[in-house]
Amino acid sequence: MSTKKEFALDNELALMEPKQYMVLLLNDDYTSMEFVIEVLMNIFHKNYQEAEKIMLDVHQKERGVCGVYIYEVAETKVMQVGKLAKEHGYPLKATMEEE
Ligand code: TYC
Repeated sequence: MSTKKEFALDNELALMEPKQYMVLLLNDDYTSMEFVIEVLMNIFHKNYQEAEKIMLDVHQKERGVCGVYIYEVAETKVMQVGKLAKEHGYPLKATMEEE
């Protein structure tokens, strides 16, 4: 059981911690599976097996989490995905949501 003091301290610590944001990859019909795997390996630092699993998950369920980061990092990853996809002529998109 936690005391009032412990509860207050927990609240205080929670206030000090930066919010975390999930970066979600969105499915589409045009981006190649191999390119999505490359994105997951290069931008989200997944190994091949992890990247393939996430890609297939997104392919089947329309969206999936590829990482959880503080706001600025999540925002940068979302932009990197959009930029790289555009450079390769793919419509692949990522979004972010508070965890
Ligand atoms: N659905 C795509 C295909 O069949 C593959 C894909 C997977 C695209 C995940 C985007 O986030 C994505 N080629």
